[in-house]
Amino acid sequence: MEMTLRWYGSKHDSVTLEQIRQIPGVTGVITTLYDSMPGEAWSEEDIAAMIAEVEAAGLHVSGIESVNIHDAIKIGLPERETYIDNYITTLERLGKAGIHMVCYNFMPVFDWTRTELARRRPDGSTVLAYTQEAVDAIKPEEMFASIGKDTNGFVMPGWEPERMARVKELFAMYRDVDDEKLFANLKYFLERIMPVCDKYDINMAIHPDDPAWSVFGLPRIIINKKNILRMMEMVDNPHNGVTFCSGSYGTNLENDLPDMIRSLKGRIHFAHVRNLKFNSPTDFEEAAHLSSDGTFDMYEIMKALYEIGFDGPIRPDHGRMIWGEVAMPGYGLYDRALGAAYLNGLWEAIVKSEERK
Ligand SMILES: [Mn+2]
Repeated sequence: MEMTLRWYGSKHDSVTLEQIRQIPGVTGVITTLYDSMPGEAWSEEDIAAMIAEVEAAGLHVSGIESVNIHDAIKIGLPERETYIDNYITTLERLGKAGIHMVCYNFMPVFDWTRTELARRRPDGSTVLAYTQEAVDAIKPEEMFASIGKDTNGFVMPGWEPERMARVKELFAMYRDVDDEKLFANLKYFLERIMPVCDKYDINMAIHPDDPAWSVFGLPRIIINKKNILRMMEMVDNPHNGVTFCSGSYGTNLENDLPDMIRSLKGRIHFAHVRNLKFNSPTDFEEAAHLSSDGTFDMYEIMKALYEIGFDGPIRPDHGRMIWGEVAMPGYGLYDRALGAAYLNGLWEAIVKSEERK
């Protein structure tokens, strides 16, 4: 595996490439063209500039998170053809530029959903948190306003103000899309893009829905082992794979994370590894990465990745806000650096103990 950190580009991120370069064991970044809109074909010049900037800092681009999917593709509108053609052009240009992993998601309307961006934990750190009770008490169009004040001035991916202004309209567009329709639209999209993925060896890595259940009545399909295996089988190509995100699948305590990892051997192309602390099955907060700070056994998660021969990029995920840092919630430097060091430590111990058996 290769340890990486997500980076939003010098225009948007409070964390610099120079800082990332100094985290022990981090050799790559996961980034995107943050100013691009879903449905656009990325230009060769923009891709080359992104790669050059990262490489000038002594790092490399280990993959893209994300190339976003236009709503017309998820809804299955006739104009999806144009947007899929553009997506294929983007993949082709990424492949030619030497990028072989693309993360994406297939969530309607909202990307990840949290009800608090700065819940205080006993140690004084602040973290992203979720309670079902808070979601049940609010209308979707009020969601952004309720958390928007806690973004520390950063634009949160998936929660862009322009998009949130259209929430009611988006809900209307998805009115006739249920789980089966969403599965069918995902299958159609994947079948169209697999030839270019085969040609340029691009691993597509779908990110799970977060939380891993229906929110505001919207369909959610990438939520559990049964559905993800269905997705692997419906387009049975090794380039059709997943981002294994422990913090997203882990929102549902019925998901056995190490077991899910083992069932996806050969199809996990990217890993997000983080911990959650559950206060009840419907109230959780994003704890430090360390097992003892949360609910998951992080050793077992890393061991399962080792056992299936995982060799893709991995990254720590949302970090706590600590030591007075002001950054995009979940994406500061300090706690993610601690997370990377911890995951690297677990990995080294697993590799050495297995090799010396
Ligand atoms: Mn994730």
